[in-house]
Amino acid sequence: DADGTALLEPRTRTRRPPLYKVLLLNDDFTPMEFVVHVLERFFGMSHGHAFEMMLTVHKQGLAVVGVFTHEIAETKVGQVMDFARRHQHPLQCTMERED
Ligand code: TYC
Repeated sequence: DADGTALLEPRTRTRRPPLYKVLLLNDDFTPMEFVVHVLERFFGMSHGHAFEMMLTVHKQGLAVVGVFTHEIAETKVGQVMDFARRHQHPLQCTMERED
């Protein structure tokens, strides 16, 4: 046991935590520039990537804007929902467990 192996057996497998998709939903009222700002501010996207992602949500109805652990995904959703509400926009953000 000089190398400590006997104390560690049997080995356990390291498991990755479950991941959650953060989804942004389209609506008819939130200004496009506001959504671009949200994506830059809370998801660290460049202006170009944020604009492209905003257009995807606008055209497709929703899009995955990031994938995170449960705690981080919850924080992102809370930040977006708070920010939208404070600015009186109906923007919706949700999370969904990845398979
Ligand atoms: N559809 C909105 C508009 O035309 C823009 C928009 C894009 C709103 C993405 C929400 O998640 C959204 N002003």
